[in-house]
Amino acid sequence: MCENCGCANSTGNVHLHTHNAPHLSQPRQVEVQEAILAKNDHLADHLRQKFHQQGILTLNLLSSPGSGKTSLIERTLTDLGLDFSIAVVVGDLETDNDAQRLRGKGASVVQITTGSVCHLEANMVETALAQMNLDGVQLLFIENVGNLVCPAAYDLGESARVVLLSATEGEDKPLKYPTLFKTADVVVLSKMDIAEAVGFDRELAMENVKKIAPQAEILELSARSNLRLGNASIQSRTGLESWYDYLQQRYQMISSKKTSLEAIKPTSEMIFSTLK
Ligand SMILES: Nc1nc2c(ncn2[C@@H]2O[C@H](COP(=O)(O)OP(=O)(O)OP(=O)(O)O)[C@@H](O)[C@H]2O)c(=O)[nH]1
Ligand SMILES: [Zn+2]
Ligand SMILES: [Zn+2]
Ligand SMILES: [Zn+2]
Repeated sequence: MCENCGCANSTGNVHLHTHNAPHLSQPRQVEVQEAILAKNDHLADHLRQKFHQQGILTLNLLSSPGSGKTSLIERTLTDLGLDFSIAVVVGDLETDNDAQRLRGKGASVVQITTGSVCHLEANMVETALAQMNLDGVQLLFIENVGNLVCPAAYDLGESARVVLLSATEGEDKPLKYPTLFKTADVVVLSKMDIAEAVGFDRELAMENVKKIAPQAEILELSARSNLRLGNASIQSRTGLESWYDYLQQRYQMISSKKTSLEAIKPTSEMIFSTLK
């Protein structure tokens, strides 16, 4: 039982934190957690191989609750739905509201309701995919449960991790939740249409992202408008177009049979391999 985050069965997150379980000694608990993560990583590798063979670009979207994951996927379905065959797996603790929002936009959508588990695990994704026909699918979005802690530890077989930081959350989130940001391939600064109104300091946010996640590409956008921000710095790309360009470039890499599985492994995979 994860006391901090309330995930009932998951004793994972050894990379992030260890909790005192009353019935297990600390070393024993770490052992159990490591075994769970190793099992997860093994399955995730199989999923990544399968996605690679089928030429599917799989993105794991992570953020706090309400940062705009579903909205960004919705907007992407509207704008790219005719160019790409897209599927979505969406995770939430309760309700299938997100799946309902995404249905009817031409994508196959499967909702995972985790109950009390505050992150997705590879086996949940595998189960969800069994309900979906992946033939011809080019882009697969996995919307993780809104949480900046636990989901970081679980590889879902993605080829890239996209971490959203919305203008309403404050610029210091990368400093407070470094583990998740360290595993990001892309950091999306979202809800930039209201950045000024809420006093969000773009420059400071970018500085904090760069400090914690120098490997990540930074995109600034709004799911509500096509705004492009005057580039005060050359650290980021802005607007929905930059997101679509990223998806297109990355998809081309994946679908080109010349790209090896090694070459498309996400940052998180490399970080975790160094911890093993
Ligand atoms: N102004 C503005 N609001 C946005 C934007 N994107 C999302 N929102 C709003 O923010 C709220 C939360 O957005 P969601 O897309 O549901 O966020 P989420 O990350 O999927 O939330 P969870 O699934 O609960 O973690 C909704 O009211 C959206 O309309 C944006 O770009 N600009
Ligand atoms: Zn926890
Ligand atoms: Zn959502
Ligand atoms: Zn958890």
